[in-house]
Amino acid sequence: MKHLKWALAAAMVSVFLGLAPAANAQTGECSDLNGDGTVDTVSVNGYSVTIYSGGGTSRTYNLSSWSTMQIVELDGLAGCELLFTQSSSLAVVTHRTGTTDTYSVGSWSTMTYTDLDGVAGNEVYMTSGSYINVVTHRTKTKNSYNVGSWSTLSYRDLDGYAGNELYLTSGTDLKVITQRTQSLKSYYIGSWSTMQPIETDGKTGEELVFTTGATITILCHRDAATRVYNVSGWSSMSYYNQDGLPGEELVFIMGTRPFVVNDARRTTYYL
Ligand SMILES: [Ca+2]
Ligand SMILES: [Ca+2]
Ligand SMILES: [Ca+2]
Ligand SMILES: [Ca+2]
Repeated sequence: MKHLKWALAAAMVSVFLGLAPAANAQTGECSDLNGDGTVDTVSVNGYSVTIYSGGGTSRTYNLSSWSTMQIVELDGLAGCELLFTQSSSLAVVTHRTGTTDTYSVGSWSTMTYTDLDGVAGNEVYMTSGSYINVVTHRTKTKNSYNVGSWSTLSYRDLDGYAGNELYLTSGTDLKVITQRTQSLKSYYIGSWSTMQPIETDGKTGEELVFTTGATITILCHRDAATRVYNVSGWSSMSYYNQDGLPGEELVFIMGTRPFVVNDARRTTYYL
């Protein structure tokens, strides 16, 4: 691990000296690249990357120009992969098999990875205008979702099945990408002022809670439903487990009295 970190540190120093590629170690855990359980060393030379393993063996991968390199578990099999961003593509070196795969993603603006399908290995998602492209290196596939104009994008487990869902705001709509089922679902929320993920219904998967003036809208993607509660006149909102049963309650100050939205029991009451 130490050798790997040193090699990456050296690569980062070269960035400060004016070379283009930048290498970043994502976690200290990803130090084995060929899956044999021992530490490998990565050395960057221009756009070429050489991986040194034990016993004097090495292998060099010659990539076309790239801008960032990260070490990430992408296929769920032993040994981490090298993930490279390029101007309109993503390249993955699977050192275990000695292969390089390239995924065309068009011109893109952000790149993130997390487990999106509940199967071992991270999926990579990239934003590209009104498209979100998801690369599943395990199956060597890419899915493109046309989400239209959007403003915020994040991920959480929203349905209780393993893997995170992507969710994004789009005007008065909230859209959810469930990569596990390769589906895009849109929910009408209306105009809202704040949004936060809270587990309110006592079932696995987080709900999205929107303040919408005199009402609260709770989006439960697991149920593919929105629930609206009247909280006219509220002045502050907090949430905690008020009734001791699964799920957080939303607690508002209504005048001088605490008012509870108990989404798990689908009811509201004053304390
Ligand atoms: Ca792997
Ligand atoms: Ca996965
Ligand atoms: Ca999920
Ligand atoms: Ca829930």
